[in-house]
Amino acid sequence: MFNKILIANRGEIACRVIRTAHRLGIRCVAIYSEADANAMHVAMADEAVCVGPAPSKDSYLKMDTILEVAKQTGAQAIHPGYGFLSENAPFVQKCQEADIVFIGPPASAIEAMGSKSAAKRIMEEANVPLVPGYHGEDQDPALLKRHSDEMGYPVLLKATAGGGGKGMRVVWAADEFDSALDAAKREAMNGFADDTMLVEKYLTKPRHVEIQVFCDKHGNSVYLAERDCSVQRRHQKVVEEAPAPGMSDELRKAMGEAAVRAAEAIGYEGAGTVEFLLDEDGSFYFMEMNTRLQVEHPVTELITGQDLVEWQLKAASGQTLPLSQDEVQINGHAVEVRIYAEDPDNDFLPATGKLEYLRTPEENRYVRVDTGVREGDEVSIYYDPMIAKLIVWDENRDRAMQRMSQALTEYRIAGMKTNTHFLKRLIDNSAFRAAELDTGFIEKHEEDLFSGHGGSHSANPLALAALYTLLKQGQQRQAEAVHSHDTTSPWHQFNGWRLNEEPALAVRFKVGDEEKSVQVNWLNQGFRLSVDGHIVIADGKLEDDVLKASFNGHNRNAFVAELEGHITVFTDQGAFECQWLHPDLDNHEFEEEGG
Ligand code: MV4
Repeated sequence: MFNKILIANRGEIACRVIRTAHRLGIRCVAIYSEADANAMHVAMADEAVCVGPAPSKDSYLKMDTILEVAKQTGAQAIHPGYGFLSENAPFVQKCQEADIVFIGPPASAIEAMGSKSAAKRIMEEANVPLVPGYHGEDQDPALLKRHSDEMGYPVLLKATAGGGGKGMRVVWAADEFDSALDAAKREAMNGFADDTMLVEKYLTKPRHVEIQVFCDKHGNSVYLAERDCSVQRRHQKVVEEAPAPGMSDELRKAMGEAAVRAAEAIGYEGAGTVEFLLDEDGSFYFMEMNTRLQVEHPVTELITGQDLVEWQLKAASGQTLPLSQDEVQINGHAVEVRIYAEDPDNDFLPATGKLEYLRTPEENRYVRVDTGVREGDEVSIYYDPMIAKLIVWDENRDRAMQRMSQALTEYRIAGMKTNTHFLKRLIDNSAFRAAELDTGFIEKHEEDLFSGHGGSHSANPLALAALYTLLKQGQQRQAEAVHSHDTTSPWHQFNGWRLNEEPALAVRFKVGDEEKSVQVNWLNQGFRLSVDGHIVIADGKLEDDVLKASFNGHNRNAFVAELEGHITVFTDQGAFECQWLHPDLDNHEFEEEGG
């Protein structure tokens, strides 16, 4: 086993690899860009070396610099994580030339999977099922049309140089074929400088089911069950779960053995994933093979009880696989969501900013948080804006989803837009809970997933925000009564009492671009609030960031983060942001008081 490894990555996966390496007594060298000097993975490592400025091309992709750091620090192996250099065959070659172990597959295996059509030819020979179609070198349009007519429509035109959904075009009828082929070839030439096409039978409601495979250097290969990653948005995975709902033991075995044949056909070593399209009739077809550890590997870890990074380290150091196929067991159900700094209401535009306030669900045997950021960290514009992966396990799917829904409520971030509310709506969606999964899920349920804040006035987060300011002011005034007469605090200026009048006040907020006002009357116990035209009797108490509220006698708990008047209210409906505007008090009062 290695004594020291270099992690050529950042963020959550770098932290995750370091955690396992440290558990195995392996020292870790981190690399970082100038933008990541204070990053979590740097703090966790035993050593850390800056490899260049923020842009990935000048830092995390600088192969020679990274190899130089590995040599200088005496790292025996490099873990690439995912992304960056993880599927870069020339980098694997350079590691070999430098006599440094690349923790992953041989360069030849990465190259073999690099081209769609080459990969399909290899799979065909390995008796791995392919979608019916044509992926030959002869690109005569008449030939392509003939194959399409024979298959029957709809068919799918795919650029062999494409990937991740790019360069695909569905042809619904024969009379559209010629124009569609011309357009697809033009797009492929523009996009990939290669207009070679393959054509396949188009599956209208497929699921994306992928098999985790592992191979050691001694010819052993196993599959570690499957993951269902059908819920995607623009070919980005949103939710991943294991096992795939409704998967039979027979189908699992058939797909697993096909995946192992695929891995063995390319002399694979290490962790790999074979992606399949699973049709409604139970047929499955090879899509592509990923020659790296996937983002979603934790759901496989939770149902098999295996640490896949430990397997990678053992396999790369020449050990045999920890389990034989018969020893692989699966138990329970796991689901993962990716917490992103992005704005679902603004076409998921990446958000940046500082994690002013960050509270995560408590981790235990059911809940795991793989993250690379801490409260106060900046989410950088230079890299993928993923904040964390939230992974949950339970005895069955229903319990796992219920626990995920609750965990999402407890994942509280203020200071930037996140997708937690969108994720919760997805996890709570009835069709999702019924496992009605296919790759068109998000489009099909767009209305439910993207609608705005629901809820009655008493659940109205503005009422919670107003109650928070009133309780906070009460606490502040109590503190001032006891301590100094500091009148500089914004809370001191906030006083609802006027002589000879029924006590009343308007608390004003800015919500988005809109100003909103909450009328407040003090009562002997609590307040009467007028929120968006609704009257509600409110009371409660504030303990740190926990607001225990009562509206019209209904108790509601919320969490509130406040920073210089910027308030974020967290409820099970998501995070609500507003800015508290100082109360409309006549300034002369201060002048009189102030003299
Ligand atoms: C398909 C398909 C339907 N029929 N091939 C999308 C990107 C690449 N992974 C392959 N993809 C698809 N290939 C045939 N013959 C539907 C998709 C597809 C898809 C596949 C997996 C996960 C999400 C997807 C989203 C849209 C389309």
